[in-house]
Amino acid sequence: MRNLKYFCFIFLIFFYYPSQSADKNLAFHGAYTFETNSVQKSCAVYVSIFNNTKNTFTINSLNSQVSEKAEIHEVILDNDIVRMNKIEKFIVPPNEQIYFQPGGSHIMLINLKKELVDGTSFFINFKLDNGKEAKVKVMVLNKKLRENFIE
Ligand SMILES: [Cu+2]
Repeated sequence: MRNLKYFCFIFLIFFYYPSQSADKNLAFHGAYTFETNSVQKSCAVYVSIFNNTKNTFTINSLNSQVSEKAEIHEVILDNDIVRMNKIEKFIVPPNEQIYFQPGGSHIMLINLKKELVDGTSFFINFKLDNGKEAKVKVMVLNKKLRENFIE
């Protein structure tokens, strides 16, 4: 059943996209995070952002229902140490596709208000510089899906 859920998730990402790309808009696809435990205070959320317009969008701020703070982070290598940097204003250039993935840029939810449970969902609001807001649904996935090893 869990494999089926994962398959559906992949299916949505790859097969839902073409029909959406025709739209002239800024689209957020396949947002997900992994379930947390009771002592975990933060987590990373991944999403794909497609700018199907000729305009530049800037994400000024974001917030979530499940955490006190939400930030966009990039991962940088600083003297062989991996660090996370907060991006204050995240720019989405025209006709650009941006993929937040494990190991790279992500949304950080800080001071989680509750445990995130496999199979549930919540919303993140992205506030844009044009005054608009994107309400994006985030799926919580089983932590076993974090790494799929090939033996
Ligand atoms: Cu981070």
